[in-house]
Amino acid sequence: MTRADPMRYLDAVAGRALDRPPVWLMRQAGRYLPEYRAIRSEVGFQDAISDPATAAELTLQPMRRFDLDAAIIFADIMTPLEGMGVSLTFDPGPRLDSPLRSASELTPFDAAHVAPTLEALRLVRGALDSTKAVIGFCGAPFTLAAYLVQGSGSKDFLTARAMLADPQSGFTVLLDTLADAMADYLIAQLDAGADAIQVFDSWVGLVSRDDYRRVVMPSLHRLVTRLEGRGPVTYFAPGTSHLLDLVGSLPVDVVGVDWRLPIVEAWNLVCGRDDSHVNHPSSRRAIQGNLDPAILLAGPEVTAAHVTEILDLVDGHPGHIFNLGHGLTPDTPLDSVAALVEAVAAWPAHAGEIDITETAT
Ligand code: 1CP
Repeated sequence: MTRADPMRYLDAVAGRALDRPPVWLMRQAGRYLPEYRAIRSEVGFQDAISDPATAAELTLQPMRRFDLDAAIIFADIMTPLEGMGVSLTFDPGPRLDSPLRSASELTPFDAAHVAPTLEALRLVRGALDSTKAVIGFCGAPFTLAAYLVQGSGSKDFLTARAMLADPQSGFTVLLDTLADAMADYLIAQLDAGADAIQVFDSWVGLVSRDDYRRVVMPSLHRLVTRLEGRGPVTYFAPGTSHLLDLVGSLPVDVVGVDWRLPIVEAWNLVCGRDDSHVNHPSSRRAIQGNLDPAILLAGPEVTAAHVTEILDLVDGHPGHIFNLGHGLTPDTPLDSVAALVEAVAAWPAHAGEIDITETAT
């Protein structure tokens, strides 16, 4: 594909030098936006996802308000499972009519069931100019399985962890079934116009290193190897400071990290270096993150200062995608989001002494 203007997001994924990193925000569409709440006061969450025009509109709302470099398609990690025999509602998180007991209760993935999301992707790709990336996504096998067997959100997902510990539980088969279905789903999203993919493993931080290596990683390999050569993949797994070196061995292009470690330390762990105090991250893998979404609740000035702190740490090193360490919360002030995006755009103007001429070419 030839492009008149470079796509900042894909350039960062490829490790190209840039004057500033691309910025987008997990949950950039959602309840903190008055225009989102206006639509949701008239349309249910699942109905909004099932209507391509509405899903596209909700995807584009934050792009109009802020100068973001990527849009993420409006859907939920549970959306493709609704076509696989899983009956659920949202209040606001997913709630199954009855928890899943075994992979055999799932019907095969069928792209026809996610046709509205694929059509919304086509609409969004057509509406945005070529400098903006469109991100498709799915839930990772463990995180999806955790919701399926628990039946709803949970802070500890004990049912999934009990099954994980029991070789007779069929959990591995469930993970593999989900990996195969999500690979099909992601390929369909790339074919519909997504420029890149993010895999959300929101709850895998609950898992021990041993279980992650033994049970979870094979299913992730199974999923991401199907995408090789089709489009860049980000793996986002918050709460995994104890797993980052293992995460770094996955064949993905970008690793999304939370705020618990300084970004350079997390980056070095992902890249298999133990000299984590060294101020220059290895460039073997792009990194996405890592502002604590709670900081935005402290207001625009505090937000801008923390954004600049992260950018100063990374110091213009190629391969950084600016994002939060987890999603925006519904009570986030709009001013803080604006300040975040502006602080990324302003860097490094504020830091006069930092010379980026080498990386800006
Ligand atoms: O309007 C409403 O009340 C619905 C709130 C909401 C929204 C806006 C839910 C229910 N999902 C979404 C959209 C969504 N979910 C997006 C696209 C929008 C965007 O990011 O801009 C994405 C990528 C997701 C992914 C998602 N859903 C994850 C992974 C990311 C994460 O936050 O860790 C998870 C864990 C879910 C489950 C889910 N769906 C909804 C909620 C509130 C939750 C989490 C809470 C729970 O477990 O109960």
